[in-house]
Amino acid sequence: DAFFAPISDAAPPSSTTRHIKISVVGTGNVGMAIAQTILTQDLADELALLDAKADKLRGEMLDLQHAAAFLPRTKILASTDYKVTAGSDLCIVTAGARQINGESRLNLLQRNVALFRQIIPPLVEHSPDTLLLIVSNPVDVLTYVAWKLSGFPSSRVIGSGTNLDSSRFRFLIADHLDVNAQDVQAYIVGEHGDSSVALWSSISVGGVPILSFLEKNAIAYEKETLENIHKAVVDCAYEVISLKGYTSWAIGYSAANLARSLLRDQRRIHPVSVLAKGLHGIDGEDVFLSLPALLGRGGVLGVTNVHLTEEETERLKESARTIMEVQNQLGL
Ligand code: 6V0
Repeated sequence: DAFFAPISDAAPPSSTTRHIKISVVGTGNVGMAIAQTILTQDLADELALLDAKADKLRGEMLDLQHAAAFLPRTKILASTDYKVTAGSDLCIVTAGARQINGESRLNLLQRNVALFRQIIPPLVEHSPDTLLLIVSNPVDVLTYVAWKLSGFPSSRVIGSGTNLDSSRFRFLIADHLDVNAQDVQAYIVGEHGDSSVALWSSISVGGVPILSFLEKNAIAYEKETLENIHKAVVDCAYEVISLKGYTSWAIGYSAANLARSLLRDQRRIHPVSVLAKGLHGIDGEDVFLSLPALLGRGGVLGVTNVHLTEEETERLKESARTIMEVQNQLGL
């Protein structure tokens, strides 16, 4: 006997039901934090995990599957074979080589580029219409590498970029003012890393622009104080890594936040790594860096024409040069 008695006039499943599939490549600390946030936030109908280490991968899959009774329904698959990713709407790449003691950043990058040559072509082959979200570091250069290797339009290749740095920035400002970080608008742009640029003029809390508020009320603020907040944002990541060995929860939420805007067509503005050539005086070569971008189901729908002061523009260009210098050494 069937477990359920059939209903004679049941309509066939609608072909218009949207089935969302997300693949996560690399199931280390970061990949698993992203996977678990995607599950708890009900962002996908199907979640495919892929890693090179078969046993660890299967263990992670089972561990997540065992939470099924506590989670929204999501089919969880895992394999070392790229077939498991077929038909993805979004592929999130977090695979990365670990820095060996004494290894230069450039050497690490070269090893990661070699990894991307193994990862991006089969991903694209199995999901020709997917969006690509790159998280592996250095994220700006690797987003450029993924764009080159995929042959995709740049609108479908996005780097998680400074979405995380901006959240750290918003947290520090919110903590200082004792308000909710979601009410703090503030952007960090440029490289995800040391040369990132804080857009002071963009900061507003509950719609009140902070810099002009301080000026109007003749509240003295020192450039140094502002620089120190930005420095704290840059140093945060190093601090977490020195304390717990890696960062995971915040990047997990950051990537899931981007996945929601993309797949649910939220048209929200996020600072993410996009092809920035021709914007804000960044000329010359193709370079990916973070700018506030409008995200929806088609990927990057546009880049906000944010006002930058002369100093901010110069710093952004300097950040672009920093990324390009590394990129040029790759010989891609
Ligand atoms: P991890 O815990 O070492 O995980 C990396 C995973 O990649 C491992 O499970 C490996 O087995 C896997 N892997 C290696 N080679 C392959 C391959 N060829 N195919 C499939 N899988 C492979 O590192 P962790 O998860 O801590 O970090 C991953 C990456 O994210 C690193 O490059 C970090 O620097 C980067 N981060 C980026 C952030 C951002 O804001 N963009 C934030 C945090 C970390």
